[in-house]
Amino acid sequence: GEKRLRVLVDMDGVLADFEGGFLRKFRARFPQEPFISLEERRGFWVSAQYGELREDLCDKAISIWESKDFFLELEPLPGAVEVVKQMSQMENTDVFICTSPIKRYQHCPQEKYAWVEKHLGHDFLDQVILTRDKTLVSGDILIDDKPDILGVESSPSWEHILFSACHNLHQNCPQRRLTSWADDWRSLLDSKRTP
Ligand code: BVP
Repeated sequence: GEKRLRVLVDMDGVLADFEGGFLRKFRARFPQEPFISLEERRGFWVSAQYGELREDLCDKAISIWESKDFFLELEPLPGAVEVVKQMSQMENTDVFICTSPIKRYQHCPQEKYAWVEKHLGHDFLDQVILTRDKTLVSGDILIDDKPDILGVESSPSWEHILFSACHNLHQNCPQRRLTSWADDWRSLLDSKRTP
């Protein structure tokens, strides 16, 4: 194909282990409180499920990712860094990281840039898109673990590929899936290239 393929890759739950980082820090900060194991996670919003467990746990959960160093210290998911590097070195392929920062902006946006610099290098900062509305970003595919990606644009240009995560495993979603970075992402990209 001669046309370039534009791939948008989500960060939390796709490149960075938000769920694992959250659970580890929640248990360390609130050792006496009940928690939800990753196997028991249901639904995209961690805060909502903790709120259902006990009302006050919603705010306690939120306080974890609003803390300094939460986003910076997230571990990369297995294979994520290697795949993004390989993908961005492919011919006719542009890779962008497309991520929604939380509205409590004291730490999160800065730490997202710092995470990309730390794991992918300074030059990769050119590829970062911070937006609260991914429907406005044009691309051929968006690899994201959130089942419902909505915004002001009702027909986004990208095909949403659902990246499997603990919270969406049991959900029956219409999207094609990438089950992990060990899955065949090359064939997925090739399926979107013009012959
Ligand atoms: O920055 C992350 C964390 C936050 O939403 C953003 C999701 O971004 P994308 O993965 O869609 O790019 N976040 C917030 C809450 C609760 C807020 Br109240 C949550 O439960 N889970 C979560 O990921």
